[in-house]
Amino acid sequence: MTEYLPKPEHKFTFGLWTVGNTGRDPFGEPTRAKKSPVEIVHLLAEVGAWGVNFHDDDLIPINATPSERATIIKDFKKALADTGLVVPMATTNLFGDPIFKDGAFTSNDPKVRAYALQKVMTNIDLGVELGAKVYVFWGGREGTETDASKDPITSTKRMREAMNYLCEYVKDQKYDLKFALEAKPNEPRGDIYNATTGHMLGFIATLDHPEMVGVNPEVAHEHMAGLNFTHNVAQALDAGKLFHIDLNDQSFGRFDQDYRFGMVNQKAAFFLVKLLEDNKYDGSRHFDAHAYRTEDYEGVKNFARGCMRTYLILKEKAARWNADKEIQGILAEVNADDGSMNKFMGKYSTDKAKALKQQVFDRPAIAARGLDYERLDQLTVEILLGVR
Ligand code: GCO
Ligand code: MN
Ligand code: MN
Repeated sequence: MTEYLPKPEHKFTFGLWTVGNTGRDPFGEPTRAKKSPVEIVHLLAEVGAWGVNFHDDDLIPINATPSERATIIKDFKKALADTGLVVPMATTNLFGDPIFKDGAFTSNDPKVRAYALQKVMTNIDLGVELGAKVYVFWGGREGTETDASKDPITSTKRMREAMNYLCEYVKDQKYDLKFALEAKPNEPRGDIYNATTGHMLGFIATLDHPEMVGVNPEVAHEHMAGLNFTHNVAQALDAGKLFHIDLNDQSFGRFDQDYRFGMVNQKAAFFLVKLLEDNKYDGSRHFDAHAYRTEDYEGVKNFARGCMRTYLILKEKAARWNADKEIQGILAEVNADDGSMNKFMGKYSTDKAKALKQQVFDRPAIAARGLDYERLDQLTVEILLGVR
């Protein structure tokens, strides 16, 4: 039995804002003292993470002077060198400062839209300098409380204009950087544009350089919308667009909980891990979550270790599921194909269509066959419960 220890090849990452979360919520003050980025890097190294991701403002306070900025970057680089942690992804805080109260790229105010572009370009430069290959866009304020305020089609056009501008910037600078768009249905806005990963995939196809832009789906965000996360990630994988992933957990129908990965719904987490591993997803496994407000920093470490450990346990369960003869037997049976339909299907031809229209199907006989999914699911549950 393996010890489920994180290794660099697992590509486990955390954001500065995740283990650095101080427990503040809309109803209460922080319950943990704030840690510096350098301290957070050391904490992540201690628990065995591979990488650390950051928003500009997590690392450099928005009001920092140029010399303060230079010192912070120097200290951060030293912490990375001392620990061996890498920075695979960077992102911009386009939601915290009051200037973004009505959005960034979709604000009605051109000064806000221009400032947002400036803020992103500045941090793209830093992200690339620190080694990031993926740049995430989460438009937490890109939405409305009332649709009297912003025209949704204008907002989409503004979002497109911003993404096109920033893609050109990356090309102009000759950076090796891809963008990953992260959807969320609501919170902090009443409603956020491009509410799900599927919406983002549709939007990306309308950009000038769609090949540079993929998605960063998050478990909690799709569960908030009541959706099947695994299906949405599968669609992104199929489209070659899974550039990054935010792992956490969330009860359906609740506020944004950002729980430890696999904490709420182990079965959904299992099928997600299985999907990623079966399809050899090779990007970061980023945990965008935080410890309960009840915890001190020992609890934060337990939270971070728990995210990675659960992932590795589920990865082992997925291998066990794939190797299970009874499970594979059911799958082989339900997928059996004697080739008799090949003359009608596959690539279209006029003759095939003509023949298919003549074919008589014995519907009751076909429908009468039991598919054995009860047994299949029970076997899955037994693997997850550790008795198989
Ligand atoms: C949230 C989001 C953020 C983003 C982050 C990266 O619900 O607050 O998930 O944590 O992932 O801003 O861009
Ligand atoms: Mn989130
Ligand atoms: Mn996220």
